[in-house]
Amino acid sequence: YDTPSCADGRQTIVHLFEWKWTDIAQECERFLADAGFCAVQVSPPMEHAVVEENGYPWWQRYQPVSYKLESRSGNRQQFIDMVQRCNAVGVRIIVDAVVNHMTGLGRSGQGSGGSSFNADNRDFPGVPYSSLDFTPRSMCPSADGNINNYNDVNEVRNCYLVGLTDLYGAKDYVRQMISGYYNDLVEIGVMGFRVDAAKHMWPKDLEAIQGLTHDLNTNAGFPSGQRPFFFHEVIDQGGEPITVDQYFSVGRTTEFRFGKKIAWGINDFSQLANIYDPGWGMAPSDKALVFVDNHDNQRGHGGAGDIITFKQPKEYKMGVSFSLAHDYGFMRIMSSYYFDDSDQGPPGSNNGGSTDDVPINADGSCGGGWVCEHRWNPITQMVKFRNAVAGTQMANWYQEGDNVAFSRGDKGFFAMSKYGSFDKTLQTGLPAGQYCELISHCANKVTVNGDGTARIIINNSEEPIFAICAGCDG
Ligand code: AAO
Repeated sequence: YDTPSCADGRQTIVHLFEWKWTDIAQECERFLADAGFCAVQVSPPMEHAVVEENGYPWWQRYQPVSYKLESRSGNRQQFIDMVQRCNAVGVRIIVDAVVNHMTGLGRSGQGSGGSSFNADNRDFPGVPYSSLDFTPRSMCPSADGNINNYNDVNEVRNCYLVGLTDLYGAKDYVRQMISGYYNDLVEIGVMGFRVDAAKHMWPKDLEAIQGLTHDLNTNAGFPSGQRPFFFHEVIDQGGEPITVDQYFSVGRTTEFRFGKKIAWGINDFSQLANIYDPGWGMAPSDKALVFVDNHDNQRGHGGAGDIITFKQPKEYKMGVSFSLAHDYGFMRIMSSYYFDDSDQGPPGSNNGGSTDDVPINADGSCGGGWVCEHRWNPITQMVKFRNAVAGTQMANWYQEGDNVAFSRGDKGFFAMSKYGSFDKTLQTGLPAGQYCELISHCANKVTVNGDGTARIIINNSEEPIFAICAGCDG
């Protein structure tokens, strides 16, 4: 479950948070394929609650009403069209799967696809689920039925996460409904799943659900016998009894400590060494899904604190570039929209709860309130670097004050200088020759000498990043 079936050995996924299916299809064709992205993580595609009283927030999409593919991002036909068009250009789709729970208590009415529901009665006819399909109250040890104490494993996995009606994953029927949802998506041609709130599910239930899930669809271009890619959202920053290793048998886990360490390291470059800290319980590289920030912690939800986001563009470019140059984990890039308030939905949502298109400016940046970090020059260029150096290890580590550099085997060399002025001859590990510097799109040409050394010059205060790789032409 932990090997993504990327086309052509591609190495990076991008979360196009709250984008519509029609825009994602276009982005695959006009940008992501050429830029070398493996896949897009899409917002939850199932029918969700419509929370008008909070101005149609982004988080309404984490309250499932049914598994019909009818969401704010588009309908079933649009979803299928997106998957087919992205697959056709070698870009895969990863679904954000919200299967731990249904909507919050107190909610009722109609979902985004028109299905009726009543959470207090545990009635979701669009699936259908009834009161028999939710975790029995007697199994939850907390006084109010919610999760208050993260030190009690039974409470975290059997009680309600912020009042969200908790599905009983031990039940065969529930497992069948969830795997039925997965199989529908696999048949359509998706490559994998981010399992939302996996920390709140028992690993043995996840194992059973995944066991019922089909191999990837060969008609969508996947090799036969290939299992879907699964990564589990488990917030483990040490200090709680639920740890990432409990999920290694069912796939990869989100590694929240990585983003924290990147933020610390960008603040103080001496902390950029040993980003992977096994002593802190971090997942080994082949089990880790890594990211600098995510849709929660960029706005103060789940596990926030000590992270950098698009709101500090220069630091963010450095943090993401360093992460892409590094050899640890499988990497996800965040692609956001601008917001002032942490509930705020995507551009257009204040206008009746729909979503605006993503307009592309003449210079390739996005307009209309969309940030599109994945189109920021150093980030796009470093995605190419990561593809080019895949499979190599870090070597020739150099760090002195506010400057850092390292090589990736004999395939690539990366350097970064906090204040954008650096001039030093370093060992690059590369074969002798002329190389194109990637961030400058080959405006800077670099000569690697016969002994592998090269004079590394950085002279750019906004994008103080340097990268060369074998076979990279800018
Ligand atoms: C909304 C409303 C609620 C309402 C509810 C039901 O906001 O007021 O009660 O509806 O009607 C998202 C939003 C929620 C929203 C929900 C449903 O974030 O605000 O609730 O949709 O619409 C925990 C979980 C983790 C979860 C995270 C938010 O473990 O799985 O909370 N993330 C996912 C999604 C997220 C989504 C859901 C789950 C639900 O990514 O977008 O919620 O589908 C500790 C624990 C963590 C815990 C956090 C936050 O973290 O360890 O497990 O995450 O607390 O409660 C330090 C520590 C760190 C600690 C952190 C606390 O950093 O090191 O361990 O502090 O911030």
